[in-house]
Amino acid sequence: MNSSPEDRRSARVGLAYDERMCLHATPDGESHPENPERIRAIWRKLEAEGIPDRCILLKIKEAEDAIIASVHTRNHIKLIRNISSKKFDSRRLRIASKLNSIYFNEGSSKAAYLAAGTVIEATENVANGNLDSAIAVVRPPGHHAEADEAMGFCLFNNVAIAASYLLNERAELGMRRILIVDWDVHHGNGTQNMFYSDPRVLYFSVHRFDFGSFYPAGSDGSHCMIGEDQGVGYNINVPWEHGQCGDADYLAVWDHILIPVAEAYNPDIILISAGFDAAMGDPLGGCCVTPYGYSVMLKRLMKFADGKIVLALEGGYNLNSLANSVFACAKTLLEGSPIVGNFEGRPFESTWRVINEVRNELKTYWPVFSIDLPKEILIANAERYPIQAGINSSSDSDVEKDLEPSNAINFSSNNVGDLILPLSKLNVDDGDFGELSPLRSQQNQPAPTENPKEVTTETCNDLFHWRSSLSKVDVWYGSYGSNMWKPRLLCYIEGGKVEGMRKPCRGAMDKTPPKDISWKSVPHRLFFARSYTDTWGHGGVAFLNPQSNINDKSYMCIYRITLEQFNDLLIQENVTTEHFESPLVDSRDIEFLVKNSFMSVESIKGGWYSNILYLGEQDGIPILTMTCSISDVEKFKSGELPVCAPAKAYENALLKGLLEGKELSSEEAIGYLKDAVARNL
Ligand code: Q9C
Ligand code: ZN
Repeated sequence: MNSSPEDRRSARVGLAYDERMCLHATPDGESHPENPERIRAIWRKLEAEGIPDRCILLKIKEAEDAIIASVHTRNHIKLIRNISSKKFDSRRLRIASKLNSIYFNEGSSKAAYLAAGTVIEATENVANGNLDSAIAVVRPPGHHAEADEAMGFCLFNNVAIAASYLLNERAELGMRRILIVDWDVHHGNGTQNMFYSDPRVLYFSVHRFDFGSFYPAGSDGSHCMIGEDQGVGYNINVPWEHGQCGDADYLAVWDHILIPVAEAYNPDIILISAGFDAAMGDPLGGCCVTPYGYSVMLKRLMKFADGKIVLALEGGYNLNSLANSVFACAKTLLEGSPIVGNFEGRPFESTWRVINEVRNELKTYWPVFSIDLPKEILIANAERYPIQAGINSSSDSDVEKDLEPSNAINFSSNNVGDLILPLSKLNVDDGDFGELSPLRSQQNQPAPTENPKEVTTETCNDLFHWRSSLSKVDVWYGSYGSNMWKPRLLCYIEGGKVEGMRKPCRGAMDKTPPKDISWKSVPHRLFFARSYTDTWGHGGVAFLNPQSNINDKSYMCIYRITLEQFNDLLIQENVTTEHFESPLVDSRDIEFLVKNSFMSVESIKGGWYSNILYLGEQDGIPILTMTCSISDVEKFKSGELPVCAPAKAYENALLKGLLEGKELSSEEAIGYLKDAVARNL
């Protein structure tokens, strides 16, 4: 039997593109991954394949301020409106330099308003039924843009604006539940924050996280970020532990997280933050999703919301991968089935771990996650490329992209790559590293050579030179907080997390456990302050008053580790994921501390534990701890900063430390902590 004409009718797919979005470009023509050629390449490919003829082309218009204002602040809108005006000619560069990964030129305003307007237009026409689905080929992208700040190549948060428009201005269209699927390789921090307490928007993102070191670094992209208040359960992050993830990994996440949740949520419309920087060959993403992979991911979403789907371009920086992927998506929407293709390989072992963690975290909100994954899945997949999670000091994975999956065991991070360079190639002087030597002067770059390859190698060696020197210097790291519990301290060395911690640590580059452990007491006051940490949630965190007083006594577990490990610990304690090319504390700093007994130095500006305190020595090795600055103590005393009792999980870690160290009886330990909480500073 023949199918009716109605059945064969191809889908009404909207397509939106406007050359004027190419006006946004770097001011002096410097090359940049987020450049006008991206959308030109997409459009050329779609035209070459005859796609525009099969679609409904949308009229492009600029977004109205009133609509943008539902997710952005007046100040931010004003800045983006004015940034391209003559009046700002002299200030544009300076303003951009204060923002995170942003440039502006005379065309930025126009392009930003057009990008937002285009996504609104596409979304409105899908919501009201004029179109079945739509693709908005826009730039600048949007998902990193925060309410009050441009960031990560994003000026206005196009997708968030469109979602908010449907909810707040077009309620009559009945789009009461909006699913945002963010498959850009980066976490969409802006979109997450805008709807964090709003159950009308389910934000789902799968992204590289690399334990918090991948852009936009920090803990926003952690699977622990599940929404708050009314919106709890309606924010779902799937954080990859490393690059190289491909079709098999993404589709496993679709099968075991996204599709079951979409079934339960039953969205009225799906907006896709469709970055294609997880595509194979992308210079920033380091992942390997194929056009076929994108096509299947999209097709699986088309059974929801009556097929109402809008794709809005976010990232994607390899022009060929980008154009081919968008083409695959357009074809899928038009034809209702995936493009021809197949994929090999299985998900990484880490992928199953991540899927399990996400399901666990959310199972109280999504009952379908309470069903355990079949055990066989977990066992059968333990073989594929065993990737070691390593810390990665650079956000963009430009080194990894050259590597084949078969090399995966060696790739895990730029840093590890540097570590396995033969020592003889490292620029290390052969001095006695036990001696305190002035290391800062060694940061000078060597003269570049003619051979570009060699320049890179030299630069790498130089960047990490301090590590090889400081790995030969031992210090005692003195801990008085949760690190007194050895398994928790080991998280900072080996990576991972222990009971009570909300997110894993990256670990140090050198994962050798402490060479020795001992206890001592010090004449400094222990107190608890600061109301929230990513690791422990709400509740105080321990500090030692850097000023000593013989009437004070605090217990301290000291670990003998290398100065390199101490630096890696310090950076983790301060939740800084900055590029970290030189040590925060080197032998010269210690020399200074030793000379001025009981003095402290501030190693990083702004960190809570930025203050390094020298507490004498043991076995000829200096004892160092980290705490807040003296000026912070003053603020705690005056009440300008709140003191606050420790969170239960955090207090438990401290207790376990004190008990396992056999320093105090259980009653004594409880009394000791109680006293630290209760006494005035
Ligand atoms: N080391 C989008 O894909 N990278 N934005 C900064 C600093 C910024 C990506 C690297 C990447 C932004 C929309
Ligand atoms: Zn991206």
